[in-house]
Amino acid sequence: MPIPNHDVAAIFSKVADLLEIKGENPFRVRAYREAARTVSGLSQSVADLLKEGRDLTELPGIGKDLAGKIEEIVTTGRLTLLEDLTQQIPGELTELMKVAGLGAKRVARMYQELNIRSLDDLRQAAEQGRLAELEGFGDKTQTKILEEVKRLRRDQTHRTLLAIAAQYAQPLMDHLGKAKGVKDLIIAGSYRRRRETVHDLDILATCKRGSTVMDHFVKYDEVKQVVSHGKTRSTVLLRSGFQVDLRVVPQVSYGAALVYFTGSKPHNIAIRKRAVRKKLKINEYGVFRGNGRIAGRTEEEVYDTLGLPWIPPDLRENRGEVEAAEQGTLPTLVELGDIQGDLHVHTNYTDGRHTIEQMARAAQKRGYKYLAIADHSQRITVAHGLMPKALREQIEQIDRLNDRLKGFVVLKAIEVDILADGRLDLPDEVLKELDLRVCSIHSKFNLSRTEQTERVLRAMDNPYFNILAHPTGRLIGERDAYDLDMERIMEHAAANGCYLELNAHPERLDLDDNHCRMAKNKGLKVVVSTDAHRMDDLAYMVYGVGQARRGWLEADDVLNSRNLKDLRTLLRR
Ligand code: DGT
Ligand code: CA
Ligand code: CA
Ligand code: ZN
Repeated sequence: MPIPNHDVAAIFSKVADLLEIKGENPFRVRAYREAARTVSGLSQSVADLLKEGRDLTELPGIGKDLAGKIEEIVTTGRLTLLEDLTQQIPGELTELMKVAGLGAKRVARMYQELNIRSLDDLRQAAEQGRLAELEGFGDKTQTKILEEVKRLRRDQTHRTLLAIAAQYAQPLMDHLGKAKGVKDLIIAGSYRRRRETVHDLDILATCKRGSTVMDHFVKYDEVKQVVSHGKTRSTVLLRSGFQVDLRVVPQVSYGAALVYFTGSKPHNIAIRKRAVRKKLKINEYGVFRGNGRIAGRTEEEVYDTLGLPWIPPDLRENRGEVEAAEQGTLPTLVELGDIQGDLHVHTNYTDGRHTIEQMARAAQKRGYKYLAIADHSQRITVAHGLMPKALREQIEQIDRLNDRLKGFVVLKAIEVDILADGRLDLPDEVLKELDLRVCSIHSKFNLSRTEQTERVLRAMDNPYFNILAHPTGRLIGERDAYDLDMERIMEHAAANGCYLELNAHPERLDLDDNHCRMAKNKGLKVVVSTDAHRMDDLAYMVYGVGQARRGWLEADDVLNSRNLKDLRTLLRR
């Protein structure tokens, strides 16, 4: 395959960036940038031009030197100059130039003064407050850069967090609901299966004759571009670039279409095979025997003709749900209403926004029976971690508050750091005054698998260890999990009366669905907590429960579905 112009241009852009970061002659930098622009704007590939024996110096801005470089790239696929440059400074530095607000000068200084080489380094420096200390940066710039880095990482995956998709979906569904003649209206696809990220929304509707729903859809305020507009199917892009499909289906096919467009694809394939074995045909219009439709109106009807009970969308990933349905062993999945309390929230004692009492009242309003205040321990200075003295003060305040609260208990807890050697960040005599301890890793993310695993196992050997918070440390689309032997950790936790958290923050959802299932199989209960830093964040519970359901968890598998008395018993080690 001849090298595409786009790739040649990318090499020149990279050279320009690196030269600029090195502080080389601006004319030389500009020459490479222009060459990149020229090459990417050509209608014919430079490889073809060379093959035809054309003289590249006839192209605007391409002199003898650059023509030679193009030839080198086309014939070898590489450029010696670029390789020399990346010997001198890290090639990833050019990634940093994509961050809005960062030019070559700033990138060079960040590299020289803070040794920032990659987006991950940049993110860490910003999170730890080191960036703001650079001359000319400041807190505001630091916050902006951090947001930009997160956005970049997410864009690279072309997927949208479920919680963000929900922000697009809800007003859109309200809008569609107001169209004339709409009957059913539902979001299918990965959104309905509650995947942690979605690529697009797949909306299904049924409606009466003469309905305006399609026109209503393409005229929605937030629509930037109408990709296609038909009678039964349209696709639009919202202002943010997020894609939404709407399909209008006949009432008799609604259930079949809902099964089909909910997916997942592997689940659809599995049930289609099953249909074939029963000499049936299944598609988005219905289930057919010969030419006769025998089901299609509801999902229940469709599964029933396949000899199966209705399968919750959260399970439809072809991970054993069809077999379980057949054998009558589908789990009774945990529901939001099963949750009795939240065991990991922050207050204005550290980096949270609201007071203990505000958080407690908000939790009680959600129907909870208890709430554990788990502010950061001393080591986390950026979050104003609590020193033993401040913690004692907080404990007294909780005692006084509990005297006033009825039918609700605030539990005294802490989010204590697990130090690199596996010790906890507070002495035992302080830890023992608390009702429970949430333990987490906030530093030294890149230890080897063995070291990181040992670190957590040693921490669990401390008798005051209760819950491992956000166990893998991943941030969806932004930061990978640290390297841990999760099997060993779960086995150790189960053997020692410890628990693992499913952090419900939409950017974390950590444990993920597969890990939830692994925990269940090892008889280890999971704690679904929000890590709320504000009252509103308590609402993240719905995302945690969604992930737990995808991991096949039942109420019994979730520690905080227990009443306070049972919770206390289960926390005892
Ligand atoms: P996404 O959008 O990547 O987050 O994931 P989905 O699952 O929403 O995928 P999408 O939007 O491409 O398609 C929606 C559903 O339509 C999918 O879950 C299953 C069904 N579907 C799409 N293409 C096929 C296909 O080629 N075969 C079968 N059996 N089903 C399909
Ligand atoms: Ca989709
Ligand atoms: Ca789709
Ligand atoms: Zn926390």
